[in-house]
Amino acid sequence: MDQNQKKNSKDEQLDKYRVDDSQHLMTTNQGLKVSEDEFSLKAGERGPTLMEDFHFREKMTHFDHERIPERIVHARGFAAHGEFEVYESMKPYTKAKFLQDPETKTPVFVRFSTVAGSKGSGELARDARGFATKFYTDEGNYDLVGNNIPVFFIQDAMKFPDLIHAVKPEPHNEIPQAASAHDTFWDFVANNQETAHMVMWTMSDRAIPRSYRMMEGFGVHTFRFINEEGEAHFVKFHWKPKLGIHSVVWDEAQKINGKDPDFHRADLYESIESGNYPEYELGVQIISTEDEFKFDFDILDPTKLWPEEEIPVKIIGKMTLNRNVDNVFAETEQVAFHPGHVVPGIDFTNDPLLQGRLFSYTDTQLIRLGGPNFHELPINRPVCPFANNQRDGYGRHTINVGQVSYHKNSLANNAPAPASPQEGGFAHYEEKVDGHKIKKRSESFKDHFSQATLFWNSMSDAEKKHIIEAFSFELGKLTNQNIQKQVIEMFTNVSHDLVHEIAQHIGMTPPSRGESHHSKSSPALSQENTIKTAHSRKVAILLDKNFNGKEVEGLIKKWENQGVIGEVIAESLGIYKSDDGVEIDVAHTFLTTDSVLFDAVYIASSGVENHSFQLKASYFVKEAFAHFKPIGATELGGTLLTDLDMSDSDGVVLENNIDLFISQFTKAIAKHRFWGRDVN
Ligand code: HDE
Repeated sequence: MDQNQKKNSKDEQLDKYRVDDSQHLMTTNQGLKVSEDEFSLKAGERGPTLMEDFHFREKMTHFDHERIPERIVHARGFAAHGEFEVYESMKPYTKAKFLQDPETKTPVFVRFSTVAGSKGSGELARDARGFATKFYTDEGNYDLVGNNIPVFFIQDAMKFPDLIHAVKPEPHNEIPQAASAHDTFWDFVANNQETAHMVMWTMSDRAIPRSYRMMEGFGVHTFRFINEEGEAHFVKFHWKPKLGIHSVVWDEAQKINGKDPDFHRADLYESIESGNYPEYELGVQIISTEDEFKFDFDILDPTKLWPEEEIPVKIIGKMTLNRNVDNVFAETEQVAFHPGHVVPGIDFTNDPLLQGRLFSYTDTQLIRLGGPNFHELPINRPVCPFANNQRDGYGRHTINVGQVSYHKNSLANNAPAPASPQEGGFAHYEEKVDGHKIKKRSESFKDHFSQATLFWNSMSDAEKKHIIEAFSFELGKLTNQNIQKQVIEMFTNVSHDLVHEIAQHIGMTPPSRGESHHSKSSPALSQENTIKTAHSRKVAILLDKNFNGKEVEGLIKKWENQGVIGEVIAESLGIYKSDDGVEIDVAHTFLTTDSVLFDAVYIASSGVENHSFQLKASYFVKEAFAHFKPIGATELGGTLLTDLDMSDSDGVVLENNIDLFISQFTKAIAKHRFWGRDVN
């Protein structure tokens, strides 16, 4: 943590649980000092180990039990601590205390994750990302357990186990890991057509984010805000990253999974360690109760978004992630999120997906965290006091004192007594409900394609190309032609142009032209329209013995001031000295890093006298070029770009004047990618 940063209430609470083992002599778990930790107790130096060795037994037993079940979904994740502040009071809409006063700083813990892969899987899988936030408020924990995609695959929680069985590795051979490109997933899609909208998102750039710091978050469901007067509004939650929304390309994603499967966690961890704190603004879309039926979609349907142009996103606060965890197991692995963890002022709707989640999350913690006392684990404890008559169970930490553990009672003056709403007690919103008990999809949930088309219509040409390529990759991996055919037929309902191209890629006859369902578009859905900044981007500086020391040193300094990270890559580690006497520290060799791990490349040496450097640098640059990244050089490095015939290409900056070069190249880095480049 930054030395100047004040500790918040959660940090202070966690402090009590932090132990620095290096400050102590070694003991057993009973506190007995241990004199020997390398050799077990034996009957003679070459004799058998004895049962009597309680220290050996304790050490081994603990080790044998070190793993807990991984999350059935979202197993692969990474988290950080931070703070949330509201910009202006949300009093007209909600009585939630943490949304009243801009002076209030609420501690938060955020866990990002992929969905389908196992705990050790690559982080660049094509997948939705989890974006779960725990607000430690003075009224209890509030969890906003969202994703980076605003809609979901299915409309009813009943189908969740089916969806997940279909996307997980196939049971007969456990292949493929962390991938949806296989028969069972697409069989599920074709037979459950409410998936159409979300599948458009998971086939888009959104499913391969550049960084957890560069993706949006969405609460997905429609929730309710309740104000002091008991008045309700429908609300959808959004997180908007201050660095904008950016993605990698698919070829790059697959290679990153091999070169650095921890790419996203390392990016988050390093950003926080270096003080580049990730920030996200909280936005809300609000619909009044009277307007519930005013839209061409059902606002309770989780496969529908609320177009931002129709229902604007009001930005109401900011979250800053400013501290890494001390211990991944204790914090990230043991954190237990639950959409049912709410505070007064935030309530549910009848979205059948949300209703089902309200059951599932506690249930899953019982098996994952081994009993009903997971709320007592340090990371899960509220910062406000909690008291009730629940007792006992595995791993109980609290020593409840006193004779009474029931309500109502007279022996303890009926304590602990429920709080009235005026005293801060949570009272469920009294929605009037009237209906037959029925197992059925609502008629108003039956349009599966309009918004899938809305999404498609909103994409730029480059984004459309990526979606076509993603479908072609995924369907191209299927072994069953019938499933391919069904999927092609299904997505004819979204866009004829889309399926026409996919069909050609996978060698099928394109279907005849269908009707377009929707002509609307929503510019807010395209990543082209996002914030663009070079801040915290990583530039690879390719360097050989012959380089202009002043230029390289100056560039690194100037970038540093602008928050751009330049890392030097050369043939060997150590210090490289230029003719003008500048010493440059090499961070990586061509062996230890790779082009796919950087946002841009600056070539500092021509390598004319060094064929080996020239070969490696050329390969590095060609990859960056194929991934549409900015590439730059001045006089020396420019030779390589000319040799590679790239000097006139989109996003390639060749400029001998160093000041002009810096300004042009930094602008190019901010632009992220250059789709105009012809790489085929
Ligand atoms: Fe989850 N989900 N989910 N989910 N979900 C879990 O809870 C579930 C859904 C989300 O970092 C599990 O503690 C059901 C939508 C995130 O720890 C489990 C349904 C959204 C995380 C579960 C859904 C999410 C989870 C597994 C359909 C976006 C990771 C481990 C009704 C709004 C939280 C756990 C973390 C985790 C159930 C659908 C987000 C099994 C039944 C929609 C971010 O309880």
